[in-house]
Amino acid sequence: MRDISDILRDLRTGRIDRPEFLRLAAVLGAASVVPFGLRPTLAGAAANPNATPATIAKKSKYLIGFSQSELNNAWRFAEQTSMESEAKARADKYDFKSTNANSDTNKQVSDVADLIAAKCDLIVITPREVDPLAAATDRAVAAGVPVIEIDRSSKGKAGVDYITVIESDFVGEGEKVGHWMVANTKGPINYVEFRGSTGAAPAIERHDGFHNVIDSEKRFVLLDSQDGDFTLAGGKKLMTNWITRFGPKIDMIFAHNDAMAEGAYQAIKEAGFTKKLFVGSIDGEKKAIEMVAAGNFSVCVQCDPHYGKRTFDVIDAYFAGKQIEPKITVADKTFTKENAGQLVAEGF
Ligand code: GYE
Repeated sequence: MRDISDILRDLRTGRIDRPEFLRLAAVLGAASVVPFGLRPTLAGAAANPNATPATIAKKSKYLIGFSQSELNNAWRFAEQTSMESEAKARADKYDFKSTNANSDTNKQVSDVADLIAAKCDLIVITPREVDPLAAATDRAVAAGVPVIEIDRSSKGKAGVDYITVIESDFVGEGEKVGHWMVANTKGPINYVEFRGSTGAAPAIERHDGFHNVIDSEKRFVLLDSQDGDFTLAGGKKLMTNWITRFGPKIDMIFAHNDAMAEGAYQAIKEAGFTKKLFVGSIDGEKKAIEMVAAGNFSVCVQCDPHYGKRTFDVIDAYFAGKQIEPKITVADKTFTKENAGQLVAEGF
């Protein structure tokens, strides 16, 4: 395998040019050992591919890379379908190449390196975890490839480390569930928290939002909080254990997404557990909205997975050289018994 000294020699002997050298260095994961004088200057709009207005060369067709973190629940399938169908609708202007990291953070970092090596003109990432994926965006910058983060964010500064991040207000989502529980329950409430994947922005921020509201209300007591990885199977497993451990002591469930709440509900049914619980979750799956309408779930806060149009609109703007906001927030609704019946069609 070639290493940094080989490609440095190729650059010095004129066998490859500077952009190709930077691309190869990024693929090798060697961006940090690139001699300083050869790195793109992050401060200069001309050199940093994430700075807008874009200085990128105009092409009749651009190759867009999409690094998906995993396809393990209905939300992520809805997002993937939305991206693929929008790419198809704009096929006159864009080719689309997508990877799936299968819930493996290290694989996602190397998937991004593969997309750089495939000479993508721009890469869209759904960073599985906040910290480790920062290395992937760094590699893309070093190779001169602009990045848009969608649905979740990695550590870094928008406009420098990536063009922009398009995501929901996760703190606000957690707060909305918390406010509903404070307003609609009485007396002591013991609850369990199904957390999303450890290290993921929505898991960190939904937790923070919910606890911002609930922790000052002393009548709420947390029995346990564990990682259910945003999956139905994860939620089911946790609830099965908690029914054994706590039984009817549990009054309320807070799940960071619908899939885990659905898994918890299956566990409740299978265990023959008949106590009625308060259930709050986030995403807005059709199934979850129906559960709210039927009175089985109490509140569901929407987190819209339809990223296709909004992402490709930003990509269009970027290649047109327009200034792009460093953070684009998706607006979401709240489904409760009062409106869920009429809003089932808003689910996915
Ligand atoms: O809530 C969940 C998915 O990152 C906003 O991740 C997304 C979350 C979404 O797996 O269902």
